[in-house]
Amino acid sequence: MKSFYVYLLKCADGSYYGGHTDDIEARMQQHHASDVGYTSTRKPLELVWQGEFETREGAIAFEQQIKGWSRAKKEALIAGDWTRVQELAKSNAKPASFEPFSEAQNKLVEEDARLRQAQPERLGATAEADLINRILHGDAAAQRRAIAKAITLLESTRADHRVQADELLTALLPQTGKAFRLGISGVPGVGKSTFIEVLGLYLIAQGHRVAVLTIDPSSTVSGGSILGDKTRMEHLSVHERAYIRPSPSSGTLGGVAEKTREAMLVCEAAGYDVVIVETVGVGQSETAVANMTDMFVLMQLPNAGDDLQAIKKGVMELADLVIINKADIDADAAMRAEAQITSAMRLFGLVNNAMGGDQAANYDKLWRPRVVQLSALHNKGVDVFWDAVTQFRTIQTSNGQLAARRRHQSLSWMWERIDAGLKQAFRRDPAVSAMLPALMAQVENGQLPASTAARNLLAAQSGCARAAIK
Ligand SMILES: Nc1nc2c(ncn2[C@@H]2O[C@H](COP(=O)(O)OP(=O)(O)OP(=O)(O)O)[C@@H](O)[C@H]2O)c(=O)[nH]1
Ligand SMILES: [Mg+2]
Repeated sequence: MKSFYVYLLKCADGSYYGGHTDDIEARMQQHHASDVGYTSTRKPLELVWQGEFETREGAIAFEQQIKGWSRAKKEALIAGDWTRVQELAKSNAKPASFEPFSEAQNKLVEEDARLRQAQPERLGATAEADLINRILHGDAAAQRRAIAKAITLLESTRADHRVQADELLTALLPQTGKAFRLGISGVPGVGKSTFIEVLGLYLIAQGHRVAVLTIDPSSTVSGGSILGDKTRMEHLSVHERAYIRPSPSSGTLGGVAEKTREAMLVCEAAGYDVVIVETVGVGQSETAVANMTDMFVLMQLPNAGDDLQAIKKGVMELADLVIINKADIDADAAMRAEAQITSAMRLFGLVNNAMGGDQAANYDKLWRPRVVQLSALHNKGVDVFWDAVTQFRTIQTSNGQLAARRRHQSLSWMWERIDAGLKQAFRRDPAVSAMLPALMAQVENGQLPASTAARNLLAAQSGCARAAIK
């Protein structure tokens, strides 16, 4: 029997967008692909809730109803808190607007509650095997749809989707790891998209398949860069040997990075052998990208060399290679920038640095960060850049650094997720959430030392009392 869905999407400005459809997957792709019809702040970004109906009429009726709901009520719905939804409906200033749930809606309530229980529903074994098969062996179009479906699953916040996503990743894992993972960062406007377009096409011409993923911590706020990327990568984005996926648009940086890392694994399993992860140089996103890639490239403008203050030392330390882009604008400035950045890296101890012991013995076998000039707009220097990347890969593979980096990344990834999971469990703990508001207020007002509040909360967490009292 056919199903109809009502869904809520979170928009770039934090508001919610409601709709109905009989093909949720296709509709989500339309929302993600479409740059028209929305203002940049109203662009719908993330699927936060969906409910299933047997008839189109039922879906439309429910959609009409939730469109009139308050924000609090929508959020209660998203949280799956139907009791609260009902309460809010009853406490509404205009009692007339409360309509008791219809039979279809009641079914929806039950279904939603069932999905949120400890034993979440899973993709049937056949459907899951089919999805995996299409990711690994599908023809270009089927594969793209399967990748999109898998990534949508990874990005979903629903517990049952997470279970499926974990199964999927575990099944795909043996097919991952063969790609070269390249991180690219730079301030807005430095030319990342322009560069990735020419680099991607250059690599495709050499027989590679290229996936481009983005971590944009600002996309929840602006929603704008997706549009910029599509127009700047117009040839690459439609090429059948390329796959471009914009940043997951909600959640913490850690959460966004997690989704991107997992999306990278899906692309690798599908046979993309160069995965580019792009980020704008704000916040901690560079560290996140450097921590999930084999090589981290920082893009700079020619004038950056004049103002080394502008280059954060921490970011410079992450860079395996620095690109000076837009060298066509002023060749002299680009030369100066190259010299200055090279010498700055030397000052930071990154190039030809003094080393002792094992490091010194391996001196010739180690990669030393490099600076290259480029004009992405005029497609000049891409070959020089890729030569450097190839050298990096050869050197770091033969000295074992590449494998060590990946091992280290996997473990730190595991711990990061454990930290995040523990924190989430902590916040959800009933004892903790009961105490939290009062303790937060006391800490804010200076009535209670932060460390004491933390200890009390940790001690309160069910089953964790002993761990906290040391
Ligand atoms: N002259 C010159 N202009 C360039 C070059 N590379 C990019 N541009 C221009 O710089 C502008 C910004 O380029 P983008 O590729 O959108 O920059 P971006 O880093 O992706 O920017 P965000 O997506 O906003 O972070 C565009 O107008 C490009 O045409 C270059 O090598 N030379
Ligand atoms: Mg861009």
